[in-house]
Amino acid sequence: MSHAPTHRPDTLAIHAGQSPDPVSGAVMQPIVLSSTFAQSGPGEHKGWDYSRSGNPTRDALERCLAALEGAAHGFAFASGCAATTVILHALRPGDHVVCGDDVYGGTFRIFDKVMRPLGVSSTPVDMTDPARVRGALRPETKLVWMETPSNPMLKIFDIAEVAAIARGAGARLVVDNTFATPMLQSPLALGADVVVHSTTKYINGHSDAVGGFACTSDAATAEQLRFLQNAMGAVPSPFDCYLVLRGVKTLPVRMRQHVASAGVLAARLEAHPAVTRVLYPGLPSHPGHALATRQMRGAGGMISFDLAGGLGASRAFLKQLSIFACAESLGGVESLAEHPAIMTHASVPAEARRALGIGDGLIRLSVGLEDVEDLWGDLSSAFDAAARV
Ligand code: P1T
Repeated sequence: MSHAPTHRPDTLAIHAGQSPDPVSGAVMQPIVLSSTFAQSGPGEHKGWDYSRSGNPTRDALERCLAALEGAAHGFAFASGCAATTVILHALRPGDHVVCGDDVYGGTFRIFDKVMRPLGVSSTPVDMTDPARVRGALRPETKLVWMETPSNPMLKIFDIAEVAAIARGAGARLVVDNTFATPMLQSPLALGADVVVHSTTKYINGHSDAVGGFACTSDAATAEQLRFLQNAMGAVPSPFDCYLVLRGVKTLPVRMRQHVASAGVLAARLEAHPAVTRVLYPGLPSHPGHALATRQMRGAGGMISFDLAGGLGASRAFLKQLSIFACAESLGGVESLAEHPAIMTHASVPAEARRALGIGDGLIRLSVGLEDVEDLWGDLSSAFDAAARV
């Protein structure tokens, strides 16, 4: 059971990488907190010697998430940003990355403020036209990096086409699959080399742990990641691994409801007079709708929209919400709303934000699992408050 990749996602989410504890019969994965493991002689051990290098609870999480992504090798990290930083540290000074133009602000900051000073440059590209990726490639391009759907503009990029372009240039494609989750999108099957996640979001799903994950089926890439995971040391605690392992068991069920509720709210937002634009890949009006329909198994639980009335209206809207919390992050059972320009994407320069359309009226929703009519009632009262500004 524990390693059966032929099982379907709902089964894998609950069982992959885990089997009853041989000592006690415990059905749920024990939390092994020990930092070190006794060796019967120098170098003679049961597979674990030190918990930074490997830990039984973390191993179970890594196997489970790798199975969901259809990957041969998985690596858990202390945060999504830690996973990103470690992947990028496989690069060397002089190397170049072609990066999606719309990524999480913290990811942009790693490219701009951590990797660039180390001599790794990157070019942001709107990959909605894959030809732009080809145009940005240089002989020293080693990596292509994309989020799809992107954060926060929910752009959809063609994974298979960009993977083919990257491969043709000898570069690897990394896809941040945080917004879609393995339930809705399988980047490795579409040709990506590495998938990265902030498990803080949908995978854990309960907003009570920060974590990251990277996986690949390429043995050489896996060896590099294994080395860097241990050498750089940005690993999650066994307790956090347990929380994520527990959370991911309901990922398939949660995603079905996130998609259903977001679809209802997106359609109503589009019909609301105070909304000038709705960005949701499930709407036929979304420029990436056809591609999302082909590439994804559901449009996800994230919606961004433009509210008329500028910053004052946006502030009033976000202050009025009572079920949606005004908070960064996403993907939990609870609904969240945020203002990307002030909150999650403040580290993206103002000019770049403007070019992307991240303006004062842009609001991003993470649609949770509460009753959808209650959620619409909450949004409706916030629209009323915004209209009074
Ligand atoms: O927060 P952390 O676990 O380090 O993950 C970073 C990260 C990576 N990739 C994507 C697509 C993300 O959305 C994030 C984190 N994003 C938020 C906190 C946010 O509110 O958008």
